[in-house]
Amino acid sequence: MTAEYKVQGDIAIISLSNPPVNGLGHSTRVGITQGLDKANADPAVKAIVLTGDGKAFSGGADIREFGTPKATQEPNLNSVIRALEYSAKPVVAAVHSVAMGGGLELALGCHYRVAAPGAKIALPEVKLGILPGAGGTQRLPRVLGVETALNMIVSGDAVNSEVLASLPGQKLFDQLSATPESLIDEAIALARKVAAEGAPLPLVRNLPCSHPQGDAYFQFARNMVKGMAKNFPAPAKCVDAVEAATKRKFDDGMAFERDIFMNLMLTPESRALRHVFQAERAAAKIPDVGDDVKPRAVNKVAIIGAGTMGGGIAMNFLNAGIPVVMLEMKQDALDRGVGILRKNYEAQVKRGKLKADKLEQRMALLSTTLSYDDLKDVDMVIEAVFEDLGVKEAVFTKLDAVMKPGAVLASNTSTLDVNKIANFTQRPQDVVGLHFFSPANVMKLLEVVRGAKTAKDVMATVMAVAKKIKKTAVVSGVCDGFIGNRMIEEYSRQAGFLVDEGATPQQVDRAIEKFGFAMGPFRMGDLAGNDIGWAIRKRRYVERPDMKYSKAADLLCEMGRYGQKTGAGWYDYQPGKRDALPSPVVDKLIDEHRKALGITPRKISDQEIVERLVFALVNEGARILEEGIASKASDIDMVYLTGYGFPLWRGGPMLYADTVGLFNVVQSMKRFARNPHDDAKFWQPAPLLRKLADEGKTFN
Ligand code: T1G
Repeated sequence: MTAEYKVQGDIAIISLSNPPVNGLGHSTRVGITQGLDKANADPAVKAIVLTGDGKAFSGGADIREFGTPKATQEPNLNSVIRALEYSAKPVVAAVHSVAMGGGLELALGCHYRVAAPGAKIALPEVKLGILPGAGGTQRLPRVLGVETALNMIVSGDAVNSEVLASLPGQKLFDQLSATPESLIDEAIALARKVAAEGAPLPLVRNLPCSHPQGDAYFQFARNMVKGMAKNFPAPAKCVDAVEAATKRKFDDGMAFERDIFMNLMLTPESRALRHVFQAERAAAKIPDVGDDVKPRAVNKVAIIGAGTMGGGIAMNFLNAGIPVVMLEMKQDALDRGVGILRKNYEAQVKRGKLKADKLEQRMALLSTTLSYDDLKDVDMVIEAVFEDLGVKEAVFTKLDAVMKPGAVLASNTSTLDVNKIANFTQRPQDVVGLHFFSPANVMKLLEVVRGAKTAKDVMATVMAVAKKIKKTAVVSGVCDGFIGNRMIEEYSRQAGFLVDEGATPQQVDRAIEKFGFAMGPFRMGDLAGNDIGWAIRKRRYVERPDMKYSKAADLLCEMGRYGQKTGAGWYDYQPGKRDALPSPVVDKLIDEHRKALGITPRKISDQEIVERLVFALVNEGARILEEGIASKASDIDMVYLTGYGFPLWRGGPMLYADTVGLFNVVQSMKRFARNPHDDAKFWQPAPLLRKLADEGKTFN
């Protein structure tokens, strides 16, 4: 049973014990109800205290049970809460650390609640695309008032117990314990007291629930929610459920909440958000690097290169309070780099995102040098110099000579072979790729590129550092483009073919942005610089003459239209403005290009555009999976959600393919393969994709 029962004097104590966060799985729910039965049957027991072992009171329903019969198997959570309410003896919840979702709903079913200070209280279900499904929308407004409760339910954000306990008129907590350590004793004392008083047991469900300007307030709430959650249905439903608490009898409100909950559980958005919750945590786990592999200490970091990337990377460490020494070849490059860094912080202070004193604290952690000798005491170095193997060789040879044994040597390379870089040193086991995405101090994604010889504890070290600097780290094997860029190359190739065949750049961008991408491929090219893709293609034409590309992008670059940085790209730009304006010059270029190819442009549907772009990601992603470059499909989803602007409510390219159905994905690919202007070879489904589709299975 994952709920312990013991009697202390005349008080029974039921402790949830379902690590890691006392998720309310079936066995825990059974344990609670059995404990209640025992306590109510034991004449020596006068009252009951319900609490949680370990790091949480309870993190809510056990999300590992979602989608399985156990999730609703009796006693389901509502039944457990009803058993608490109708216990003949008083039940006091002793809430510490975390009471979230079903965990808070459980406490709301108790007659009294004592909270330790600093406990995180939340109904975060909306972040999983659902809403509280065990009375949270009906009980929380009754103890905190409609507005406070609705804000918590629609945002899903945690509020500290002492903040809630200080709200005037609140009935959530009867008491705040003096310290976390005194919680249980104070809960037992309260239990004894109420048992001795013998007063009727208070039930939250019997409290009134109203709002003085109900209709106006809920209309306001609906307007607010509509603006913030255009792709997610749950927040608006939260408003409906809380409004029902003010308009319906309690049990009718519960039935209304249940109905909405069951419907939201079935939405693709909720499936995506639940997938992302698990995927984010799964990405931090490396199959063959267990918790027994201890990370090395990283208390000081060096960054080689004070350019845009080097400066952005440095900010991550300064923000996390880790001292950085930045090295450049020339003083003016150093001065410029530090200047940009300081300007970035000043801009954050101006926007109110950073306190002025914090700026100085962070800058104080930064030192600079022109000499590699100053790096001999650092624990980790990240090289962020020019993307050229020769330059990397020079840098890593020097690093190998000066860095202390056991230091981690990382390269921020985005295209070069990490194994080659590792072999520039005598310590390839200490070399790893850390591919930050620009702007490095903003983008969450960090591709951790594991070399053939990278040691396990180096992997554990960089994953721990990634967590400390608040990056979503995804492990990639060594291949050209790792995970993200290797897939985006196929996506870009399809974008080029679509333009050859009849779509305009703006139509392609609009279609994929309507699908949910933050930015379409052509706007993205103009932003990042079309010359970057051009350089890769020129390399490809030599290395992979068999690879088919549209030449439109090359023609554009030959005109010097690199994008915003040259004032013109796929789109025209007015000086100082970033609005992408359709370009007659580009229309003419494409028109002539099609004529040269002998292609009569055809009308291409948005659906075809979206399928060819997204399924190109899926097919290449499947190849990356079967080659072991990525260890799980959800890692690929995390790369696209945190590094490439893939829409969160679709859960990532691989989950989206699962949602569409792999059978349908393969069917579409067969059609694309018959298009003479497309790349039939590419559209042969990756063996893994074909196998899963044939077996009616999914990636995730
Ligand atoms: N069930 C099962 N496992 C959970 C869990 C949960 N609710 N929450 C977290 N875990 C696991 C997590 O997967 C990870 O596992 C480990 O705990 C540590 O998590 C009817 C239906 C609680 C604040 O949405 O917000 O109740 O990777 O790395 O930073 O209305 O986890 O170690 O194997 O995040 O200390 C509502 C979600 C559920 C809370 C702890 N509850 N969890 O943060 O650790 S729906 C939530 C969190 C519900 C009812 C409905 C956080 C945390 P592993 P972690 P952390």
